[in-house]
Amino acid sequence: MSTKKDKFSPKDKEYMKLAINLASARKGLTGDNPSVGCLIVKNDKIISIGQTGFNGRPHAEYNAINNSVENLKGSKMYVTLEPCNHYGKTPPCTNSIIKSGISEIIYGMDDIDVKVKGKSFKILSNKKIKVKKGLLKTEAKNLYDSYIVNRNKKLPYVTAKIAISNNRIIYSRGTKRITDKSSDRLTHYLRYKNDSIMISSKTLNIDNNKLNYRLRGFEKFSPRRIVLDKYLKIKLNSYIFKSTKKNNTIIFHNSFDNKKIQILKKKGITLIKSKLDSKKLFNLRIVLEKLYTLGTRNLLIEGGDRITKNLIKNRLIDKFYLFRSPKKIFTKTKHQLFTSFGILNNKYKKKFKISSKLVKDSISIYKR
Ligand code: AOF
Ligand code: ZN
Repeated sequence: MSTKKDKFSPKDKEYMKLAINLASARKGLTGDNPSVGCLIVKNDKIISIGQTGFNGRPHAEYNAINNSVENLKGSKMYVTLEPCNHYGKTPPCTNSIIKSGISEIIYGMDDIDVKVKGKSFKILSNKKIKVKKGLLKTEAKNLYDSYIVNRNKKLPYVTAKIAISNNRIIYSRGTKRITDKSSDRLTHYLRYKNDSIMISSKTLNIDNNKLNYRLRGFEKFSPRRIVLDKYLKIKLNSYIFKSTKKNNTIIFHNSFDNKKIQILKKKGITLIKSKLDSKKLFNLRIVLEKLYTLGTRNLLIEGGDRITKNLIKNRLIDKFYLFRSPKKIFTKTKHQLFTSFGILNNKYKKKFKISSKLVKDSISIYKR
């Protein structure tokens, strides 16, 4: 007799884990569409796989069905998200599944898109396809953390990172780097996984960051650059101007300096004037809402202390990477402390630590 507990076999779990890995690998690279992973199994062999295409299309199920050289009759599909059943930019995956002859399907969680949500179970069951859902649901929910924020809040999923010394210094004049070079690799990975990156002009003027993704062959995954620059103080010889392309650089400002506005426009920068509050700070929720309408779905903040604090206080950061060097920096020169350590520990429930023997730095991840 089947009980709720044994609805899924250990093999089912293994296959679904693989589907989740396929989806995770492309997470952040599928535009406004969630990244889905899909596996087709027949006679206990994986006969095809599929991922959501870059920028969101084609869908994973379509790719898996299309990629298969074997007849799919009697096969079983594992997919991380409920297959779509609507006509969007692409036709319903449920149609391709029905046509393919697949006889059983297991998916991780219902789609949250109201056009799709929960309907596929019936559509597929009505066609005599055996359907089960909810396998590795927690993992699936974790995979779709950003998709859930995007759709439910109409905001980008915000990841922030900051690097501090053992005595919590973010910046000290004359000190080039605080954390290890290996920590930079993780920063690059974060740039790859986020479609946009935000920084203050203050940080940019100090560090002159390149803000790109530098692994060869992957340059096209460099994020769009967003600069918060109230009074347009950005230096005109900043490195980012060398790689300005259509729609890849946005400056939020509140300046009346028409001369500088014209110069920046000529460089191809998108300028957005945004109000300041009584404390002369941007309303960052408004900034994020605007970015969402401009297509940003995953935003990385490589900000300084002030922006970070403002965002944490306003509960706008979903995930936070704190890189911590074992080095203490003793300095009499100009420096900046990280002042959000306390609120960070108070406001975030979950905390994970990544540690590696290769790197001396420790990395803590805070998540809502
Ligand atoms: C799937 N498989 O791989 C993805 C799905 O405009 P469309 O046709 O691309 O449809 C977009 C919707 O499809 C999107 O809002 C989400 O609900 C779902 N995404 N569905 O079956 C996939 N990425
Ligand atoms: Zn689909």
